[in-house]
Amino acid sequence: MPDSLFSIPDSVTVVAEARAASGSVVSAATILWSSSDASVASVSPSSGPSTTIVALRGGSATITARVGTVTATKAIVVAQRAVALTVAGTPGDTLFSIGDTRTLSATARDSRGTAIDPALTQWTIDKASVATISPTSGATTTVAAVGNGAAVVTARSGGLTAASNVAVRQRVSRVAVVPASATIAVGATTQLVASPLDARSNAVAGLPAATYVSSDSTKARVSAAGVVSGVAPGTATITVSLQTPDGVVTTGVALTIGFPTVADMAVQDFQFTPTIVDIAAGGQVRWTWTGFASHSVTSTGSGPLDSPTQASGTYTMTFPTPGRFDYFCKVHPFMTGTVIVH
Ligand SMILES: [Cu+2]
Repeated sequence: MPDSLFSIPDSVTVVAEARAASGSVVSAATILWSSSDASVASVSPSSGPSTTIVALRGGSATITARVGTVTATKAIVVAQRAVALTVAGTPGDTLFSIGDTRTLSATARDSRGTAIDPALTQWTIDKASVATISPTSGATTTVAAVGNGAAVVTARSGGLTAASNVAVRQRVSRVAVVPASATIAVGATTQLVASPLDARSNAVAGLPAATYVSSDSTKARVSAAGVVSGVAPGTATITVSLQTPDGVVTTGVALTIGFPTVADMAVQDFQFTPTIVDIAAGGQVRWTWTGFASHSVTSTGSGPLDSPTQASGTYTMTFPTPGRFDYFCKVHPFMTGTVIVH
């Protein structure tokens, strides 16, 4: 059995006796001492009836006492035992975004206050779904957040363990809205989709639905589900708000509401529906015959509208420049309509 030394610089004094073949002690013999690895355990003095073995670093060494060609050996193991193991970490124990990291460092000391080789520190974590650790041995490890929850990171060194808590709780840093801004026509709709994100742009689940408010509902309205409708030309901002455990997070969506670029008209028996239509300059109007009688779309005066007189089919006209364009039906002059190009 080797002698074990558990702290650095623990020491042990050993005595050698030289005996003759008869068994009697040879007191005059000179005993020489040596260590097979003086960096692990040294001997001092190197000659004499006794010597003191001093532990210098972890490892094993063989101590040899020699008189002439006669030797005796003693095995020594230096294995530090920790009496103190501390773990410190930065930043705090809560990580607010997936991918955030926390660095933990461990310090282990033996009973003489000598630090234990940090390479001997082993790290483990109890919940890989919350965080990962890398590396798993050494003086420090980096904890990286993977999912919301709580986990315990344990350091082991010299027979002791020390734990450090890690909590991952995503904090909403912003609400991303798609589209981030929009141009829509009067009468058109578009769906806003809000996504709460942490500071590293990872989605945050489990929050209540966002709320939507229009800055000017005479220009654009928005439903509780985030559907925007253009009401009148102009601009409006939709404020998207999300209640989070850390407060309300809002995002503004800038809207430009313009006149439509396409309008569909019905040529009925016996009216144009709608009677007045607004479109953007460059826009196109399409009339579709829906009744049984024959009708025409014909400009009043010198305007561009001049459809065939027909009972079915369609007629389209593009209006490149702003203005007011009145028209009527040649068969039924009381049928009138107006296109206003903005
Ligand atoms: Cu008509």
